[in-house]
Amino acid sequence: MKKLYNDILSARQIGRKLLAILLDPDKIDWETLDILVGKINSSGATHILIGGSHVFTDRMDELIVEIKDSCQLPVILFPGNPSQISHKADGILFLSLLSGRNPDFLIGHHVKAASVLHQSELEIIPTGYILVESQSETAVAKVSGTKPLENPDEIVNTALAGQMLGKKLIYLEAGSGAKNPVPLSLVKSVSQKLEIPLIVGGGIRSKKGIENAFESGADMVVIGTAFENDMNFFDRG
Ligand code: 1GP
Repeated sequence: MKKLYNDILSARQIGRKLLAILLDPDKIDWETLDILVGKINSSGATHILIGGSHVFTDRMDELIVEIKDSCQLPVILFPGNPSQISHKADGILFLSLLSGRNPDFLIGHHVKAASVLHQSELEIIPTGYILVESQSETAVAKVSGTKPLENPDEIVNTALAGQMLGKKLIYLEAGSGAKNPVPLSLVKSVSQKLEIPLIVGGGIRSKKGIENAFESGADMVVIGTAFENDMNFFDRG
């Protein structure tokens, strides 16, 4: 029942790095979805995340079914709020925005989603979500009304507190399309302290950026905007 998480944990234990492509359902071009899925299949990605701070489409189920028709990768929801739950996915990052002090994003949305999730077959992965300063106005900061964290000690301690609270993953987030990714020194200091897997995303625009995050201790790197802007992103050497 915990296959998704166990696979992520095993990958960490053997040093196998994971790459997730984040798809924003509102930005899908349905005409070229088959090409997009082909690009995902040849990208080296290990996971697909679906969601975002705002999602307006009511075609989430359809999108996931279409993707799964021609792609074997696990599909994990990355929801900004409970309206983004789709039972067609394999799992959900049950995100708690630990960097902020907005009760809705710490526990409120979770209470609203609990009954639906309890009856679903989605694998629920409790995830401590930490928004890090990136010199950008990010959707997550705006929607949650919270400020990103800047102080490295506070960020490390927030990740540690998340682990102590029982989160299974920590996600260090610079924000989608961020000007600057999460600083590598921070990835390093957080990963060194954690016993659980670390996801890093936001503002990573090159293969070198992905490599750097892995080398600094990220277990999974998330790429959204770079692939959204250029379907051939992963084809480049
Ligand atoms: C956003 O971390 C993800 O939540 C991915 O960010 O869109 O900047 O790749 P980008």
